[in-house]
Order: sequence, then C-alpha cells, then structure tokens
Amino acid sequence: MGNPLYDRLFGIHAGKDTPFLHLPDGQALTHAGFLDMAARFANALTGLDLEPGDRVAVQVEKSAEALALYAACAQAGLIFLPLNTGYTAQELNYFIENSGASLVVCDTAHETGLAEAAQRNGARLETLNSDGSGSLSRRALGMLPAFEPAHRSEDDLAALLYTSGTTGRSKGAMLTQANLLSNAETLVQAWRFTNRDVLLHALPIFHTHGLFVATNVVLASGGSMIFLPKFDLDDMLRLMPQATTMMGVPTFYTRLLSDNRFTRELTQDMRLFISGSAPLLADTHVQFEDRTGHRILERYGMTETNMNTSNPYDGERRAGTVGFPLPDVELKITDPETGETLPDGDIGIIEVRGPNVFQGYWQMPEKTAAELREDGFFVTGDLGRFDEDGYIHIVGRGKDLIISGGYNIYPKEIELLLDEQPGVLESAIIGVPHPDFGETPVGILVPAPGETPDIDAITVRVHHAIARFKHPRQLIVLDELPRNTMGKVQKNILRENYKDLFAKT
Ligand code: MLC
Ligand code: AMP
Repeated sequence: MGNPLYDRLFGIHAGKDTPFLHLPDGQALTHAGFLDMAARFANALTGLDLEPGDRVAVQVEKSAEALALYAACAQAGLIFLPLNTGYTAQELNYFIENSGASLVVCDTAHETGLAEAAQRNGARLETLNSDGSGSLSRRALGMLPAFEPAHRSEDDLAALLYTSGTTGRSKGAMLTQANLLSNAETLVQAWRFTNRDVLLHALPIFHTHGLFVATNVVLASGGSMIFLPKFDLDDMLRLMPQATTMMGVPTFYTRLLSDNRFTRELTQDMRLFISGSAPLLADTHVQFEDRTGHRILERYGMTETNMNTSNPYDGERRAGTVGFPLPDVELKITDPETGETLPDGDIGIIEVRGPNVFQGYWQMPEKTAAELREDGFFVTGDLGRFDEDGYIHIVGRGKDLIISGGYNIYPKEIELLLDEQPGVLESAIIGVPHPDFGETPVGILVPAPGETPDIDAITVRVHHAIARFKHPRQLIVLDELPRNTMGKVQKNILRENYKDLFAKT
C-alpha cells in the first residue's frame, strides 16, 4: 500500500545531495540531509508511543527542524496540526482539547504555560526551539536516520488545520493525503515549477499558504527554498537576486513596493511572483508591473480547499481577478438563499468541488453538513462572479471575516470576549482599511446602562486572551449600534463611518 504523501513528496528525494533549504546562517541542507533529519524525528515520535492517526499539535518557530517534523509526521502516518505562533495559552488549550492531540510540541519559552493544558488533556509535551534545540530534537539526535514509512492510503488524514468560524469557535479542517497531493501536483504544472527553481520563502509554515502551497510545490518539483524565519524587507531585497520565484500575501508586495531599492534590476532573474490569501489591489498589481516588468500571478484558496483557482501562467494575468478554476476543480456561483446556480456574470456565493476539498470539520458533523454539501460542493462563503472571459472576481464575503496581513480574524470571537467585559452591554468588531495589513479590526463598545467601561482594563484582558494579530487596533465607545428594522447590526454603516481611521496621510 505504501504511503503516497511520503513517497511522492519526500521519498522521491532519497539519496540526493542537491540543496533543499538555504538557511539564514548561509548553510544549505540537502534533500538527503533533510530526509535524515525527518527520519530521526519519525523514530523519536514513534518512540513516544505515537501511532498512525494520532494528532501532533505543533506551535514552534519556523526552522528546518520544524519542517522536518512535518515530514516525520507524514512518514509515521501521524496527523500534523500546525498552530500559529501567536496563539495564547488559552487559545491553545482549546485546540489541544478539541483535537485530542497525543503530543504537543512547543518552544521551551512556552513549556510552562502549556504544561497544564497538555496534562489536562492527557497529551505529552516536548519542545523544539527556533535554533533546532529542545527535548524532541535531543530524542531525535539519538535515533537512526532511517525509518520505514507507515502504511497509509490517500484517503487517510494527513493534517488538521484549525480555522475560525462565524460562530466564534474554531473548527479543525480534515485534510487527506489526496487533498494535499492532488493540489501540489496540479500547482507544479500550473505554475511550471522545476528542480531549477529557488523559492524565496518568508511565509509562516503553520498555514496552507506557506506549508502546503509553497513547501509541497517545491518538494513535488525537486527545487529548493531560501527559508527565512519571517518577512524582513532587508533580507528579501538582499536575497531576491538568488531566487527564481516568490509566494506572498499582498502585504509582502506593498512592503516591497514601498522601498526604492526594489527595482527591475533586482528582480531580473525572477521567473514568477505569486500572491494570495487576501485580495491583491489592482493598483498594487499595476504598480508592481510598472516597477519590475513582472505581472503578479494571483490565485485563490482556503484552508478547507487548498487552492481553487489561479490566473494563467502563459495567458493574461488579469489584475483584480483570481483567474480560472484549476484543472479538476469545479467552481460555481450560487444564490445565497436557494443554493441554485446563477447565470454567468451574476454575483453569488462561490462553491467548489474537487480532489482538493477537505473531508469536513473534526468531530463537528453539523458544521460540516452546513458547509459541505452532500454532492461534494463546499460553500466557501466568498462572494464572486465570472466575467465575460471566464475570469473569477472575488467581490466580497458573505461571511463576517476580516483578513489582516493574510491572517483571518473572525469578529464573532472577539465580540464574545468583549461582551463579557464589565460595563459592556454589547459590541461589534469591524474591519477597516489599513495601508500595511489590508484590513484591521476595530471594536465598537456600547456601555451597559449607567456604566463606563474601563478601556485600559479591557485591553489588558483582550491581550491576555487572544493572539496579537486579532487585537482590535482601537476600541471606540458609542451609545448604541446602528440596527436595521430587523434588529440586525448594520456593520456596513460602522465600516463606512470609520473607513478613514488608518488612511495613509
Ligand atoms: C504580525 N502582526 C500582525 C500581523 N502579523 N498584526 C496583524 N496582522 C498580521 N498579519 C503583529 C505583530 O505580532 C506585531 O506585534 C505587530 O503586528 C507588527 O508586526 P510587524 O513586524 O509589522 O509584522 P510582521 O511580523 O512583519 O508580520 C506581518 C506579515 C505576517 C504580513 C509579514 O503577518 C505574515 O507573514 N503574514 C502571512 C500570513 C499567511 O501566511 N497567511 C496565509 C493563510 S492560508 P507587536 O506587538 O510586536 O507590535 C490562506 C489560504 C490561502 O489564507 O489562500 O493562502
Ligand atoms: P483561510 O481560512 O485562512 O484559509 O482564508 C481563506 C480566505 O482567504 C478565503 O475564503 C478568501 O476570503 C480569502 N482569500 C484567499 N485568497 C484570496 C484572494 N486571492 N483574493 C481574495 N481573497 C482571498
């Protein structure tokens, strides 16, 4: 039976002394060296009594070892559960409990904070730090650099990725080996990746974009990555001449354009720039072409589906659109009320079906049934339309969601927290335009009768409870929220009133 994910992404590189990761210290790790590291980790994991199908929750900084842990989970048949490094202990407790993780891997700095949550949920706790040290690495170092891959089928789960929801509770999207493999292999073809490509990789590796789109595509094509711990403008400019491709969220592109050192000459050896995870302004697309001569290739995806659409490699890359459905991906635009397919040109909800679409939310059958139709179409919650040439335009969201620098923020989660605060009657979180992050959350608070909410104290509690990127950038007190005749809060009015809060001056 084998192990298709391991065999087709990792095993194919056995024995190759070609570079895979160019690391910040100037060293390169070869494909063979990476596989040795992964096998040692796989031995360490099974040495902890983990068995195929167990969940491994991982909140660690980006490093070669962190990526090897992903490979090790594939090799040992474990379900990889990567977590944003910004999550607080309170948020992590939920993920550990909900997933029933058998092992939690974290930075030594967070070990004490997580010990209780791990113990309460019967999970083991091991550490892995950004420099590769930690208790899990120590175990791995004592192991053999060889591991017989666990038998798995394409239908077995490979990863569980948590994504927040409009009800405020995060849901674990179940992704099979086939979901990941089909998408990686499709994207290699669509974007013409080869073993000569060098990808400038500055994305985090706890999300679909940096982990599956970027890493799996490079693995499937046999190329290499300049593996940066995070986006740093100076590093990007310095290393761009050594790369052939880059993937980024729109903030990467606006930050690059904000620097005069980013020129046509600097990008002359680049073959392809890809953008996604949030809308790329048509203006950014145009400015980028004016400055560099390159047309950014925009694509559209989700945690639940990997990539759905892409602008063409050879044809026109149309600014403000996300291109066409990928091969084998069906996409339709439906009426939000009836679910009926709408005529081309009409705006409706984007639904997708294909080998990329996930299997449902971990142990949440009702939520799965609400979004994944029996015929296999997934209701994305994004609003879109086809233009006359078949390009898909994303024109908005049918779901209450804010995307800040490529990170999703669900207002409901923050509103529930604000509503609990002393002196607060109710609240609304809105997304307003932000020059760097695209959008940023702002909180509107309505005081309980006769009370004055203590904004400083509320801010401290919010900071303790939720990750930094979700913090409202400003809290504003209003006597009441605007409502329509049905009593529904009119967020559109609030968004309009505060749209210039962070406008460029
Ligand atoms: C960091 N901060 C953010 C933030 N990232 N706040 C809001 N939104 C963000 N995205 C916090 C930092 O902790 C810091 O807090 C402060 O904001 C300013 O930090 P910074 O130094 O300016 O930010 P930086 O670390 O440079 O990060 C910005 C970024 C990063 C845009 C480079 O967020 C990033 O790499 N985003 C990519 C996200 C991504 O991969 N998304 C893909 C999801 S998958 P303080 O307290 O220190 O001031 C998906 C599917 C698909 O959506 O289609 O791809
Ligand atoms: P996530 O849940 O983090 O995977 O985020 C998925 C969401 O990001 C989608 O539902 C879209 O709303 C948004 N998204 C991803 N790519 C694009 C894009 N190219 N343009 C606009 N929105 C995008």
